[in-house]
Amino acid sequence: MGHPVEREPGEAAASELPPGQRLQRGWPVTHYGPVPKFRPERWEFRVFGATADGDKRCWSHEEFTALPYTTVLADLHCVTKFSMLGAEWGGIPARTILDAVPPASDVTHVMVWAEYGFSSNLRLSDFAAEHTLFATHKDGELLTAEHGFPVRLVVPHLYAWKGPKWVRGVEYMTADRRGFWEERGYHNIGDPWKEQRYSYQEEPGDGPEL
Ligand SMILES: Nc1nc2c(c(=O)[nH]1)N[C@H]1C(S)=C(S)[C@@H](COP(=O)(O)O)O[C@H]1N2
Ligand SMILES: [Mo]
Repeated sequence: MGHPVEREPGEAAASELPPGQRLQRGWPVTHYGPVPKFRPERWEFRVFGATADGDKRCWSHEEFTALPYTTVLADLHCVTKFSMLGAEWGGIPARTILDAVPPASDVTHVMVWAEYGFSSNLRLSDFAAEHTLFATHKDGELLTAEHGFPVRLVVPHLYAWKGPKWVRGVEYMTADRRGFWEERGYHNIGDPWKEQRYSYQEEPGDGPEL
């Protein structure tokens, strides 16, 4: 690391900092609320909402972690202005979930749901992006509880609040709706390269009325 490289559009790890960000050494823990306790017998990963066939789909922890595993090199940009560069995330691509449970043709957005009702909304295109990953590992090691075990979403091209830790499901939506932080003053899209930090910066079309 340390060699600034040209960033290709949509590239996961840029090895350079988006505007207004500073490099963080180590890996701090940042979230709202308590760290949930993982209970494997009660855990399920649920896809619901506007599915193509109208059915829900659930995976047990054993089933979910048996899905094909891949790795993605990606940076983490917290809207509070620190960035962690070049993590290797391992897990299940969001695309795999979309292929397993096709959305209805009029789905435009998803809500990713986590423990305690935390949520974040994404455009379907951001969710379907090649590097968007349901991560179970970082740098070859299982995630720790405070970093999102058993599953967190990683959306490399957006601010990190768009990647819930302790994910439990995905809701397919036919219209946009704000998630937890998006309702509380943060930008509906959250592209760090455009410094889309706060909802007051939104332009018409960026998100639902506040
Ligand atoms: N469930 C949940 N996920 C969350 C958050 C949260 O408050 N709750 N905070 C987000 C924010 S703002 C950041 S910066 C990253 C931090 O991840 P880390 O604690 O592993 O560094 O988690 C994101 N995922
Ligand atoms: Mo953050």
